[in-house]
Amino acid sequence: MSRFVTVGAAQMGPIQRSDTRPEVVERLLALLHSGADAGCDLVVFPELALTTFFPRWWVDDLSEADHFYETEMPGPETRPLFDKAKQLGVGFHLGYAELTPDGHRYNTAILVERDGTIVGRYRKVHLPGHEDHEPWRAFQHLERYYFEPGDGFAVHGAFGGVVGMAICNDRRWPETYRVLGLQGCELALIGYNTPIHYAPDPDQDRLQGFHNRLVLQSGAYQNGMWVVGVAKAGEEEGCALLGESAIIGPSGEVHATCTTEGDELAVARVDLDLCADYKETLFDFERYRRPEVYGAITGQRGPLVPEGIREGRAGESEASNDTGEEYL
Ligand code: ING
Repeated sequence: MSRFVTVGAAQMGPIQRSDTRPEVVERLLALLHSGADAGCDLVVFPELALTTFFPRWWVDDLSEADHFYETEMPGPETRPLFDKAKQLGVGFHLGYAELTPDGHRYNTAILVERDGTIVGRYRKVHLPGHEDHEPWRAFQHLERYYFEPGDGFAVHGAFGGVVGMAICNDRRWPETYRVLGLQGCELALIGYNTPIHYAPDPDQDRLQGFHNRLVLQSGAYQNGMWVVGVAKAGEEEGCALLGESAIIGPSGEVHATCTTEGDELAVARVDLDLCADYKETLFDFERYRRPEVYGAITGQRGPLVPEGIREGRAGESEASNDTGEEYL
């Protein structure tokens, strides 16, 4: 019997700096209700879904940004989300800035089951942008200043399947999906706040939607998993953020997508058993993957450029597999 989970990608429009937590939680509750009305088992909110994307600003002292972080989850202002989830029997995924009691700061996401309990927590591994104030930029991207990296990708038994989480920039790295896929992940939940303008290479601006789809769809297909990408979209404090939230199946096909840049729910009936159509055929890791061939190199941090290759000298390079034999 198929294992179906009805999933709502709960895209949010912009959150302005002046928007209060209660005002934002009201929007989240409205999306949760819409999800319940649409028969959702799970509603997926974006990255940093409680605040504006504050890493766009520099502050001299990190403590000036403390009000953007949650020191408890649920806390008094987020408790209504958990209570409503339990009342409606709808679970949710929520991204937020976490400040731990011992002073560590993470870009965090949680997975909450239909009974309102937290069954998983993830702290963002790939932190993009820069560490120091770079005034030349139209806006900053200081995640490496405001957050510490998390320590890995895990999966959780929830909603009748194997569920994993990642956050925003994580979705651009193939390792994210593969590490989840190797753990049997059937449903990957990925919130994002993606500025359209990418200061280090503005030519990428026009490609933001394409790159978003490219990585979500390839990650889903190459690991036989469902991928739910959910945006905080629209213009936040003058900064345009990509929308295009989508629910992608293990075939790589788009099953649902948002078409606005505001608060919008896109719903798909996720059949978790579709994953087997890929995990047990094309992408049967046990049968076809060959870590013994590439295992030694995948721990490498930077690129390995064999001697002489860049200078155009064929040169003897141990990485070459040129056996010197003539191919007929
Ligand atoms: N945002 C962006 C992302 O990876 C970014 C950073 C923007 C990278 C544009 C490349 C191009 O989608 C976060 N929050 O990671």
